[in-house]
Amino acid sequence: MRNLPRVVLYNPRAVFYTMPLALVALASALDRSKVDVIIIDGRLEADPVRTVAEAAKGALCVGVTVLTGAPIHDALAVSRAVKAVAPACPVVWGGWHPSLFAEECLAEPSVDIVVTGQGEDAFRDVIARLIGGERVRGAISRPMQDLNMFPAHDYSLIPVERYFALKRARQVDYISSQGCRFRCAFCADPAVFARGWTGLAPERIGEEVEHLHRRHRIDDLAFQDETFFTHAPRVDALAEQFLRRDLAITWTATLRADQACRLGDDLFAKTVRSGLRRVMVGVESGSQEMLDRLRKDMKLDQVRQTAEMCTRHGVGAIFNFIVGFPGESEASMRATLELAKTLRQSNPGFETPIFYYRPYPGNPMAEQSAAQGYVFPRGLAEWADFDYVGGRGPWMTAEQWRTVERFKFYSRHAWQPGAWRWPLRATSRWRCRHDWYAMPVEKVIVDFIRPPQQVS
Ligand code: B12
Ligand code: SF4
Repeated sequence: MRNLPRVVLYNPRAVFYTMPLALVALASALDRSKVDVIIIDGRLEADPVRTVAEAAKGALCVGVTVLTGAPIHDALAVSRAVKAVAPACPVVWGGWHPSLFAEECLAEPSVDIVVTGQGEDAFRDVIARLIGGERVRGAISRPMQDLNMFPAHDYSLIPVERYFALKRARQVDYISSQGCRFRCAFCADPAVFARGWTGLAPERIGEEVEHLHRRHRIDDLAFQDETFFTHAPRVDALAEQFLRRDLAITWTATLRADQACRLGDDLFAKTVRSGLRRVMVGVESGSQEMLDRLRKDMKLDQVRQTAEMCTRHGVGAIFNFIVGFPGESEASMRATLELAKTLRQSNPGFETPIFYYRPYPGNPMAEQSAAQGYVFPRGLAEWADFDYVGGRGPWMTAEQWRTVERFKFYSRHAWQPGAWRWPLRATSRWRCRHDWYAMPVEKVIVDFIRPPQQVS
């Protein structure tokens, strides 16, 4: 029996069942002839705090991945419980929130070490120093390394079948690149990865995916990359890999509209032959002026061309929108609703979710908002309560918010298939066509029968 130092890694609870790729990446990069690693996912545990506290007894350290918002509640509860049962066990936080607020996280007595940015190298270093008996404290950061330098992600570290059951699909989440070269004014990526980008070689992805396919009988792959289609030749080689290996899988990925246009029809067709079934496109706004303000570096015409390309090749798409930016005009919001409607009705395979802008930290737009008087949460407890679902920022009136909520309801139902839905579909279509959302009787009834989901 092995009696190796134990490293415990924790993924806080969240709303979806995306696999805890950050923890799989960290654990896979450790030398497991020297340490045992346990990954605990709050979404799979009845009492995660207790499970982690138990596992922490006698452990070398506990690592927690932390996103801004509700996951901080969970991360704090777990870290404090660890300190209560094992005061000498170092607690390491990493991920997006600690990368943006290292000092604030270190001010929390239950957090000893914070890793910012890419984690593999830095965490390896922390573990080596802890094994060596060193007392490690403070913020640690390492330059971004080429992902090809790290070993393959070892999915046997997580109960893959349980995720399949919860997702109701034999779908594996996979990350093939890290970082992003773009500069959108509302996004944290440019701050966390300094506009760096690193991606796995296509042959390696092909090999790993074939292995996952054989071992776990997967039929779908969800690329969780920020910008999957960054380099056309890489996309081409990857599609080639999937085709050559004759993998019977479909896949999904993020796609910027400008990249879709640069990719061109032939290469897009090849990705479809290799299994591409759906893309997620961050459109953000239906107003070119707003897109320019957001530094999206994308034209509305490219969005239209992307939609046409998807339709031509039978690829589904989720076009994401955001409304309620600081200083956004009524006309800009209307343009967004209009574009969402146009896309939604052009293809039953298109979805057009609309989110409300919340100033997620670490970018020029959030800084501008602060300079103009927006009061950001202070300290971890307040960031934990930072609500991202449904809540609107102070830049929208209650009336605008009501209109958008109604629009979201009617545009969703207007083009939703299902025979029994036809009366709701018919009235919803009529409303969308006439832009008439007053007296939303249907919405009141549906919300009463099936209250909108609240996320804790
Ligand atoms: C999957 C995902 C989710 C999942 C979470 C799944 C989970 N594990 O619990 C779900 C769908 C729930 C989700 C929700 C949201 N997400 Co999200 N999500 C992602 C996504 C697409 C992939 C994450 C991932 O697995 N990456 C792969 C791993 C390998 O990379 P990584 O997480 O960065 O980890 C590396 C380092 O950060 C570091 N590290 C990470 N954790 C740790 C821990 C330790 C101990 C150490 C040492 C190092 C370390 O090392 C890792 C390896 O290098 C990212 C974008 C991206 N590509 O990263 C956005 C992203 C993390 N999400 C983001 C946002 C904005 C959201 C939402 C607000 C979206 C929305 N509008 O609804 C919500 C709210 C989150 C919340 N408050 O609950 C932002 C970050 C915001 C922030 N400041 O936290 C990102 C970056 C997207 C973006 N560019 O805006 N998300
Ligand atoms: S929104 Fe997407 S494209 Fe823009 S900087 Fe962030 S990750 Fe990159």
